[in-house]
Amino acid sequence: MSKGMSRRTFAKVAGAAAIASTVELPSLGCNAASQSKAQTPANAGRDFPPGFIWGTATAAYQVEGAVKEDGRGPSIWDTFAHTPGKVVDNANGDVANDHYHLYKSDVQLMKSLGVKAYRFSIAWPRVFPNGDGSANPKGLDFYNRLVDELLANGIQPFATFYHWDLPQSLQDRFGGWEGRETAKAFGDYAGYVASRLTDRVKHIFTINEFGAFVEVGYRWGRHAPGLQLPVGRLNQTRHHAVLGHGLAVQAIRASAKRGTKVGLAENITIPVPVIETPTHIEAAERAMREMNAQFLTVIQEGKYTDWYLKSAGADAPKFTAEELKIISSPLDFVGINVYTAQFVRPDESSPAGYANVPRPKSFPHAPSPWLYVAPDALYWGPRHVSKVWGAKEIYITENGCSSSDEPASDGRVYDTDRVSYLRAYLTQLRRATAEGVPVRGYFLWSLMDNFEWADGYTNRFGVNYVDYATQKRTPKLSADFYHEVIARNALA
Ligand code: PNW
Repeated sequence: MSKGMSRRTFAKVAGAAAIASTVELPSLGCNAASQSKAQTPANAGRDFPPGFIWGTATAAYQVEGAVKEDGRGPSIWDTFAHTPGKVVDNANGDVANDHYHLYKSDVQLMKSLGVKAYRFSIAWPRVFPNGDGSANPKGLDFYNRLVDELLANGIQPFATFYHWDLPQSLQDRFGGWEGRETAKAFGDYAGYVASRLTDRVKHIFTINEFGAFVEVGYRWGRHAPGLQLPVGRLNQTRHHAVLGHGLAVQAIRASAKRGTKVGLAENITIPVPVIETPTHIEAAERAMREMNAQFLTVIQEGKYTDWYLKSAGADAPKFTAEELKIISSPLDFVGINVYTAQFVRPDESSPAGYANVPRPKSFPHAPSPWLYVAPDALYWGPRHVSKVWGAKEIYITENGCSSSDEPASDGRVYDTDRVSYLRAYLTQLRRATAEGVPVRGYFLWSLMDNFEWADGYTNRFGVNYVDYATQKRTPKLSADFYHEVIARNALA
């Protein structure tokens, strides 16, 4: 069955109201700027800014496989996943989606989805098998091939330089990010890759989710390297992670071709005001700085908040003024991964001026137990980044959800929960762009189901279903939904 045929079938199942382009929607009449002439009536009040970049994202260890090929060194995720009991079903990324070999057909998958950009990550241990020392040109060649294939198909490459697959050798020699040496090695690796890819790659994210790989890997021990550090050492590890980011920004600026833009991709904790009054909003903005003090706040402001340092006391990280300058090297854009939210309210009795609102047991979440469904996060996240720090260019570097996807008897996956999730979140993102929050693009997590870290292959986030036995990719209903959003540049 051709792709077009299956779309029509889907349109029938999904119901005309959701997909038909002839439906007249009432104009809200409150935003003249959004009522451009080119708009069809169905898009009134539902459109995104012209040139908005619709993309999709993956990460190296989650999709590539080929862990021993072309001189790749081992990463902490190889070690962790091969330690019995660490990953559900003792799964690992040895093969994953075999994207290393199937990248050409995966680029076609992106093309049929209609995305304009692809955010992928570079496996550090492919490029420097030991983390530092001699480079392995064969490892980088894979990314040369991938980038060329993307560009030949009209898809802009956005590269992440660190998505958690730290070379094992750096873990063994320096304790991973606990050692300052790892931050230094990251800067050197970033400069090397930038010098070789930025003739074609114009957008670089240094690090993906400080707030996840440090917290889950070094505090809770549920991700590689599986440590539970005491708080003083944990704070120093956090500091080295942001220092590594700053050193990478400097190295990329020094070696990249002109016109290269640099930023990061952070899963900020997003404080959402319960009620949208000025006092609640101010409390949420204060919370934004404090909740992200160890990562995005110090990167944006060049200092740790007083409240963080005071509450850490003797466990505060050791740092120099020079390091703070490196950490806060100016960025071209801020990328945020948005999945969930933390509701807050004003609280004058607390020194930070806000209080977290406890979450009721009944709060709905995706199969991933941490993924509480809170669409408001996709409005407040970028709005806070713009309002609190004045960011001029923002990307949503990840947004998506897991779902208990199962092929129906016709072989298709009817993930209406994901469609509903995406539409609700995108409605909030549209609210932000309509108000002038400078969000330039959105990357849906994920292009296809993949290795979901400690959940192994049991938790699916893709808009394309992957049969791991055959490596067959099948578009889910959500792929049709996203295709329509991209085609209209509007909610669908
Ligand atoms: C992000 N949490 O991870 C990552 O960037 C992706 O690699 C991952 O597949 C995706 O989101 C979906 O999980 C997170 O526990 C993992 O809060 C865990 C958490 C948040 C983000």
